[in-house]
Formats: sequence, C-alpha cells, structure tokens
Amino acid sequence: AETTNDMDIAELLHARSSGTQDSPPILLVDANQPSRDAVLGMLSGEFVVDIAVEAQDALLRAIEGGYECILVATGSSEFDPLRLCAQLHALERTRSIPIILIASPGEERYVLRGLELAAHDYVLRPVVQMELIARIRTQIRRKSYNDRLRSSVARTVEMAITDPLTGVYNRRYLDSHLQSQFHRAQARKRPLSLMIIDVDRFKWINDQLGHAAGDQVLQELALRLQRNLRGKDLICRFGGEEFIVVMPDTELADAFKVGERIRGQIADRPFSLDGGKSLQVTASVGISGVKPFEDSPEEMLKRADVALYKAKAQGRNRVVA
Ligand code: GH3
Ligand code: MG
Ligand code: MG
Ligand code: MG
Repeated sequence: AETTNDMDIAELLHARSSGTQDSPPILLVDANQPSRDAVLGMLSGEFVVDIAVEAQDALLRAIEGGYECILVATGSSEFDPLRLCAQLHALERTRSIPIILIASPGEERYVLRGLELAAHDYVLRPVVQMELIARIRTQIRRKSYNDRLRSSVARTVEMAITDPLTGVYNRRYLDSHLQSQFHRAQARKRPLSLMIIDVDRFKWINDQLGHAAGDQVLQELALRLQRNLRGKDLICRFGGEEFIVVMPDTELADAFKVGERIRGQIADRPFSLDGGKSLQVTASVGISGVKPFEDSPEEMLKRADVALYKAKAQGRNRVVA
C-alpha cells in the first residue's frame, strides 16, 4: 500500500509540471453577440469552445459537457452571472469546474462577490488575448491537479477501510462506525443491532480443500451478505472467517429474522469453488441489541460473541440472540 501511495504522489507531481490535453473543451456563457464573437476569436485554435447564451442552457451543458473551464461574461440582461456561478457551485457535477468571470471596468465590487461565491478568477474588458489564455490554462492545470489529488485521496481512504479479499469494510472501519452508530442510537433512543456470522468448521474447509478454496468461500459469503442486507446495514470482515453486520434502527427481534434469513441463504445453496466443484457451507450467527443507558459498543460485541458461542455449542448452523 505504501508503494502505491508513493507512486500516486509522483504521478501528481508530474501532472503538475507537464501539460494536459491539447485542446481542452471549455464553455463560454455570454448573451451578447459582439462580445461573444470577440472572445471566441481569441480562443479558437487554443481551446474547443462551446457556447451558451442563457443560464439554463449553460447549466445543462456544464453538467454534461465535461468542461475544463467555464467563462461567464457579465453585462447582459438575459441572466444573472453571479446566480449562475452559485448554481454551478451548488451542483455536485459542476462544482469542480473552474469559473472565470469576464467583466467590465466599474464592476469590481460585483466581481469580488463572484469570487466569494464561486468564481476562481476574472479578466476585465477590453480582454487581452494572451492574458485570457494564460488564466484559462492556469485554471485547467489547477483543476487537473485537484482532480488527481481527490481521486488519489479517495483511493487511499478506500484502501484503508476495506478488506482486500472480500471488498467489505475492515475491522478498523467497523470500530469507528460502531462507535458513531452506538452514540446515535442512544441519543435518539433508536434501536441498534449487531450480528456476528462465523463459518462453521472453516478450519476443515481450509485443511481439506486448501486455503484458496477457503478464500473463495469467504468471497462468496460476502456477496451473499451484500445481496441480503439493506444499504444502511454495514458489513465488515472482523477476522478470519467472521463477519459483523451493524444494523441501525433494528430491534433485536427483527435482527433475529434477518439472521435467520442469512443463515438460510448460506446453508440452502452450495458455494461454488474453482474447477466446477461446489461445497455445502453453514454458518452460525450471534446477535445482540443496544441496551439503553448502561451499554457500550464493546459490551454489544461481547454479547453477540457469547450468543455466537451458544449457537456453536447447540450444534452450529443456527441463530442465537
Ligand atoms: P467453528 O465451527 O467452531 O467456527 O470452527 P472453525 O474451524 O470455523 O473455527 P476456527 O476459529 O478454529 O478456525 C478458523 C480458521 O480460519 C483458522 C484459519 O486457518 C482460517 N482463516 C483465517 N483467516 C483466513 C483467510 O483469510 N483465508 C482462509 N482461507 N482461511 C483463514
Ligand atoms: Mg472459531
Ligand atoms: Mg468458524
Ligand atoms: Mg471464528
């Protein structure tokens, strides 16, 4: 993981010093034809320029156009440039596109408000070709750097909280998630349940069929869990062949039903292994619910573990709450 990170950073630094695409697409929003044609003439050959003459069209194009930069010209009665800037900033899809205002002398206060709202830079009329091109290029470079930084950070965070074998969350993430769900449940007096799922005789699977077969069982199990739980339930691989599911807004009795359904989803259909082989797998499930006022995430985990131990002692392939 360390090396991947280092490579990402090297890549970032490289992206910063070298250029990006040859003619990046940009959007020019200007309701005034002479002013529009003048700017268009300055930029042709440098950039691929699309045009919008009013705000609604500009928004639609900005959402779909994949633009590297948007130029918004003031001085039309057709639309309010600052309102457009605010809208572009409010939309997830367009937020990261840099905006450059094209304004007239005397509009400095207006431009300042635009910079506070969402615009990244501005030029004053009469527009100087070299300056406008340089400012656009600077914004495009900055955007490319930010985009790469953001996706690199997202990848790093994802790696830190994901179990590489199964793709579900890892124990580190469970700890922080369970803490916050626990406090949320207590503060709002909402139920919260926790389920531990442990594969029965997993050591036998590993010893008899090999570690790779064991890994396939874990992957398939993670898939079956993902398919049979709600989006707000959090699935995590807690250790070897143990999975934990955190179920917000779920009473113990309902969690028990979920546990039964999952136990069935595992036991009722054989797991497929490499080479067309298949394997009957069962799991035991231990469940606990939050106890208001006198409880902690650690206590919840402990109670679920005790329940799991009972399920094993009673013969496995069962749910105990
Ligand atoms: P029980 O029914 O009591 O749960 O029996 P069990 O064999 O499942 O329990 P035990 O805890 O004794 O064995 C778990 C085994 O899981 C031990 C270890 O070899 C194996 N294991 C742990 N992590 C992994 C992994 O990432 N991949 C594979 N294939 N096996 C693992
Ligand atoms: Mg065990
Ligand atoms: Mg086991
Ligand atoms: Mg175990």
